[in-house]
Amino acid sequence: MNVAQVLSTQARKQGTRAAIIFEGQVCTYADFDAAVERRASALHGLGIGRGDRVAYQVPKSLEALFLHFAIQSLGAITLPLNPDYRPEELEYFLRDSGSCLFIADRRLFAPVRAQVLEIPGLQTLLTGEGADPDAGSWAEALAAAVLPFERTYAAAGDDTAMFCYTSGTTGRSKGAMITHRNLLANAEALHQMWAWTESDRLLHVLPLFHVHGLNVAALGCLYAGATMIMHEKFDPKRAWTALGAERCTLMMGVPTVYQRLMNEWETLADRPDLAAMRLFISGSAPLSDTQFRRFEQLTGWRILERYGMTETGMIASNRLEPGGRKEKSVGYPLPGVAIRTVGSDGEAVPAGEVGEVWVRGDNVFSGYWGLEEKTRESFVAGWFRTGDLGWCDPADGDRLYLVGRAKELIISGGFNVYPKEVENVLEALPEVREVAVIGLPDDDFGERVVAVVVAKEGAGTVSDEALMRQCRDRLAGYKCPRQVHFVDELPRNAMGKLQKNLLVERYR
Ligand code: MLC
Ligand code: AMP
Repeated sequence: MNVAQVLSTQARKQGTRAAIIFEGQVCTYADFDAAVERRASALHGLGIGRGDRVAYQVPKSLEALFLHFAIQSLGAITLPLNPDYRPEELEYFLRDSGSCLFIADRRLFAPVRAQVLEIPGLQTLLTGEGADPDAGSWAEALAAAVLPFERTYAAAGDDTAMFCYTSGTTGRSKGAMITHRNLLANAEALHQMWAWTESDRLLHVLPLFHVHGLNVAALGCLYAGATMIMHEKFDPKRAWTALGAERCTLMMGVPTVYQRLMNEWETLADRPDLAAMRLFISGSAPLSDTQFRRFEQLTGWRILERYGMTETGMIASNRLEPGGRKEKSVGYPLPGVAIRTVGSDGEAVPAGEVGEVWVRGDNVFSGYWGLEEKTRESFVAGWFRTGDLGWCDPADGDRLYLVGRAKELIISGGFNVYPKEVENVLEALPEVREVAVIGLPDDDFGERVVAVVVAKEGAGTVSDEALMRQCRDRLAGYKCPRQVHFVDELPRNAMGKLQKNLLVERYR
């Protein structure tokens, strides 16, 4: 089955029930399906078909979801892009993916125009009003749609449905190929685990260009025939109001979202009526035991934590009944997902000991686009190596606890930052000899990005402002260091290996 068939099937069943209420604008299942049909016809008219990569960079909007499902309904591959990407980042994704069509928000396009228009074989269409001498108009393409249009659903099963770029240890992002089977298997597993029904109403405050907001929250909702109350931007005060006033039953967030909700709760004059609420779900980064307990003390609700990854979709979840939700544990493998914890010798560690988490199942992606060797290294006998470290409690049905990461990764507010990518940008400055980028504990973001810099002798002084500017020009905002420390030398062991742990100790 093609994942976009979920929408057409639900449209037949749900008809005029609301699929999405985006900032107060109601989009019924029938409207959603009709919008996707129109876009599918327009894309077909532009020559888009099975296996073509279509990238889009638009703010969080109904259009983002319409495009996503329209692209998939033709058997093409969707590539949603963060509106905050800087020109160099964007150019890399468009070139690496070999995208043939790029649909861009007109306001976001101006700073990336020169780079994008130079990419061979890429057609660019801009949303919104106005004309650009070198890029086409998405509105004009839409006006040329011929309706009714029979969607081909020309890809299914192990065909790639979407690319999701995840950063890599070398600093270059890798395009994870996520298949129709992956998306559908995960939606079904979450449907069972969280007992979704069409009566559910989900408050959606997350970005639509990542697995969490797109595949877990939005697809999960459509799969159940439920309704999304969607905010363009997360604002804790508005979120509490909506949870009560919209009679929401479900909420999904990263720990930073919950941290901000708790801070807001303490200042609220009128507490929302949460009588309809069923589940607060957290993921994408570790929820601390303090956060878990504080949320329950304040609101009476116990957060359900789950664990996932771009390459694998969702892996594990705590249980639905409040007694089955435990702090610091990400729960049990989802239906159809197998987990092993493995030592450095490649053998399963004894139960209760820490090992690397390996995952197998229909949820696991097919590989990294154009990187056969990297893909081979990431799998062992069909098991995907997550790079996360954890242990399973044999006395509690193999409940999984994550304790750290074997991979060098900073998770800031649920966004992944690979230190190497930031180091590469800073080391390109002539005044910089070397840099170590580390993650330090942060009350709001969980971890914050910090750069420790050794300046080059005789190259003049370098200010932290110059370093920050270099980052802001070339990296999305969440990757930019919040602090810079200057040192004479970086700590290394006898083998010359950089000891970032000592830097973390010194600056935490
Ligand atoms: C925004 N900023 C961040 C940041 N988010 N800085 C560090 N870390 C972050 N996560 C910066 C911006 O660049 C900007 O900087 C300033 O903060 C204000 O921007 P904003 O847009 O107003 O941010 P805000 O609304 O405060 O965003 C916070 C947030 C957001 C928590 C709502 O980060 C967010 O939506 N995070 C969720 C990410 C997510 O969905 N991850 C899922 C990945 S999938 P300046 O300098 O310009 O002022 C995955 C798999 C799984 O991990 O298991 O789910
Ligand atoms: P991403 O590549 O953005 O999909 O991020 C995936 C990574 O986020 C995982 O490999 C984990 O390190 C981390 N992660 C996701 N959910 C959790 C969680 N509940 N607790 C701890 N880490 C998590």
